[in-house]
Amino acid sequence: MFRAGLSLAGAVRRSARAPSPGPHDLATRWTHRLGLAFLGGALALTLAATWVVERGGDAQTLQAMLAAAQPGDTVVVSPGRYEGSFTVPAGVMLVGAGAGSATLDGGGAERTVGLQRGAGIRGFTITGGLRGIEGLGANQVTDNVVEENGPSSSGAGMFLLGCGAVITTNVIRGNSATLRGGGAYLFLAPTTTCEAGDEAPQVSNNLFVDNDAAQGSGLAVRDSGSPPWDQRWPVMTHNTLAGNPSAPQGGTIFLFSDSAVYDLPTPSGVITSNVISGNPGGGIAQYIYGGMPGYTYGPQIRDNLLFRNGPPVLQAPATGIGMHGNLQADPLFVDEAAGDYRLQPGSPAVDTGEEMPDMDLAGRPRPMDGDLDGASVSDRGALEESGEAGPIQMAQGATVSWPLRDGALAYHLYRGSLTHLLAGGPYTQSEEDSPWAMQWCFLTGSELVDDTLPPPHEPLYYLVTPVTAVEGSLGFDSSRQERPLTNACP
Ligand SMILES: [Ca+2]
Repeated sequence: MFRAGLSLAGAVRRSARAPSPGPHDLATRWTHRLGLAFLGGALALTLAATWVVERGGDAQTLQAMLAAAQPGDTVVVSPGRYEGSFTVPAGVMLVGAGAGSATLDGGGAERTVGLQRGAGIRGFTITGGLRGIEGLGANQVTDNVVEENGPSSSGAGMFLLGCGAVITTNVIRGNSATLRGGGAYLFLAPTTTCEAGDEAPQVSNNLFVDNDAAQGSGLAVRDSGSPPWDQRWPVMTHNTLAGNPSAPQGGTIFLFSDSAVYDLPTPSGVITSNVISGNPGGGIAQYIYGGMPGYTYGPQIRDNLLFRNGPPVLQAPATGIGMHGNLQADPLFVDEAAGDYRLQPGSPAVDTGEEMPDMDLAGRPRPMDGDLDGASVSDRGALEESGEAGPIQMAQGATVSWPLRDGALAYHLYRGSLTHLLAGGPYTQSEEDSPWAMQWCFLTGSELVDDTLPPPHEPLYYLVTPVTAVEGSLGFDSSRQERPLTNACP
């Protein structure tokens, strides 16, 4: 966070530049944190500000805040709809209240959000632009819904200079490009905005759905660079790309190099553990203009699950269906027609991915033991199947029930004292822990009648696990730790 040249005097100047409240119910403020850094034998002051656009603030306020922000600052936006075209200055993070409650609407503008080098955006719905997001390098795009942008020629949802880009846990849907990259377009090229330390772009835990383009309906990546940028194909893991109507036959992931001259045979980048299903324009397609047959270019493509895609299903050098763990099988989405792309138990995507992100699109921890074989392994795709039993319900105060789970031979039901749990007791309590502790082991149905009435101020709780060859998970607590099984059923 150290930046030379900033001083307390600089902070005062910025305070004076902060926009004053307008005629509406505007409330704007900024805070800053100070730290000391030791550099070159002298103590120097570092400063990063948080600008807050509070409830009632409008697009004009947001524009003014962004104009005043400087590298390292964060601009925080309250719930609301902000219409216009916004530019996030270099090194500034724009944070919304969540995609469900903060919207940036381009209103038909050429772009909804522009990110200068090193700028990022998190927690918004971004819509209504001919292009949703335009980025100039080293940009972070996380936890957003990017939808209904376009039409533009390429990169309707987002068009990013790829060096150092991080695109994680976004829902990217309904964006339309006439040529390439309906959902997203990554351009890998040496430009003045790329710096030597920039990492390869990362694209993980995103859902691409219903995006349209002639080539790369979900994502297009163009390598137009000479060294070192030819070395940095993206790391693209654990995304779900479904129902993107690309045509004609350009793939929902489209990778291309302008010339083999740019593309050295050094391995770089990996496309792994993605679920690619129901895309009529194809799965993964890679083209090298001027490339030589049999020559290995571009990222490694491995351990992806492809299903019901039009041709080409997987067209890339040195890989194919059945090679390097790339499978063709039904991912068994919970309810694709209703837009529910979670995996059913028994999906071939469950416990067959690589270990990359430690959380999924929904914020659930990875890996989880979805196939209940005793080993926690990441799933392919953006959403991790839990391996837990379904949610418990209570009816009429006596009947405890839970949904049946595919593959479960039986269920263990545990009852315990909440008071004892909150005092540090175990989840699966013994009679020594509490006279109210109880285990019902190897239940074969999906409900149990428990007539026990606890006394006042002695709340009881129930936990249920599915049993296959081994006992499944008790689920995860609020700190994302798996609940331990201390007094398990025998
Ligand atoms: Ca798993």
